[in-house]
Amino acid sequence: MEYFEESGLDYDTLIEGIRQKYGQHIHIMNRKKVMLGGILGFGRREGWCVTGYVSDSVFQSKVSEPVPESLKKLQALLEKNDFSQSYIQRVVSELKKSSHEESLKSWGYVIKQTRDIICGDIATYQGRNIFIPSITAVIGPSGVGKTTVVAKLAASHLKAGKRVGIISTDKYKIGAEAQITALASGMNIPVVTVGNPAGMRQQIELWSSKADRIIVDTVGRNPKDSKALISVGEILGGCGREVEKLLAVSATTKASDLFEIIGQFNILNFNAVICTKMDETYHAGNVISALQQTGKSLAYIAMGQKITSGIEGARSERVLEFLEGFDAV
Ligand SMILES: Nc1nc2c(ncn2[C@@H]2O[C@H](COP(=O)(O)OP(=O)(O)OP(=O)(O)O)[C@@H](O)[C@H]2O)c(=O)[nH]1
Ligand SMILES: [Mg+2]
Repeated sequence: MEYFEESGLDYDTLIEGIRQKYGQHIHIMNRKKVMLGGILGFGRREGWCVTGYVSDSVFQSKVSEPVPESLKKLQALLEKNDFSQSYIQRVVSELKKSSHEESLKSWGYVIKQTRDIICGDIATYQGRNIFIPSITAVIGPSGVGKTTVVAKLAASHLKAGKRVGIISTDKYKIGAEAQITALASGMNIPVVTVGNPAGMRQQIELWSSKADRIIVDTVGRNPKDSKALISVGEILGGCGREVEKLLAVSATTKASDLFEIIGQFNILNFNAVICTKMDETYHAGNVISALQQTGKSLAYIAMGQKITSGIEGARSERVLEFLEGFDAV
């Protein structure tokens, strides 16, 4: 079996390059964010490092062998946890290929190996705050919990001793301004609503020496409406400098829809994903499948309607706690 380790700036281009170099029968085992290029530490850029292997003919003949009972049980458990079919097939065939028949008789072994594969699949995102104030915008479909997450993020920065301001760009939804103002009022966080790029620029300039963190709430957009998505990009363009864009998706959305949503919002070149409403799921396989299949990383998980708690920087092991039957053994 041939193993490889390859790196590149863009995940999709990297995978395409690996396919061209090693053929179609590649299996990704792990991927992680790394800093690439530059001279003497300058000009380095964030990219991906991917390790995997190429299946050989022995390997392929093994694939047609009967599936051991433990792997059938695993398949059913992954289905119950809402993993996508392609994700399940990849995990099962990876386990089959990398394990001795004897080992696969132990359920503990199967669970441990699967946990490792899933953990390796969850890429986590570490934000970089190059400018002060840093600007983070929460974008996403309607009703997923963007405004709630904006308030949670603001509260957590405030708790960490930062000066925080919230800018809402939602002039459309009735009650949107009142909602975010009410959420932030208990914490004494200033909230301003802007309706166009010029208004945004003015507000950023006004807060340039008054805030350390600016969190921007955006209008909920139908991912199928690319014009509406572009308008979100336009108003954020008014910031006049780098904006960290985090896509909020709900853990209660099925994998195939998450996949579509992430794909459509890609037009806005977002940095990472926030998964909201984690408290409403027992089976987060949909989220893990969609992230893995789109090569996106996870920035935060959010749970509950309370503003002063329920937001955590993403950790792969923690996400596993939102699965049934995958407790550490
Ligand atoms: N259970 C639960 N409910 C949540 C969570 N986040 C938000 N909600 C609820 O979901 C509903 C929608 O939340 P919002 O924050 O208004 O969602 P939004 O994405 O800003 O919605 P639009 O601005 O209309 O697009 C509200 O009733 C929230 O209280 C969460 O993590 N868990
Ligand atoms: Mg909102």
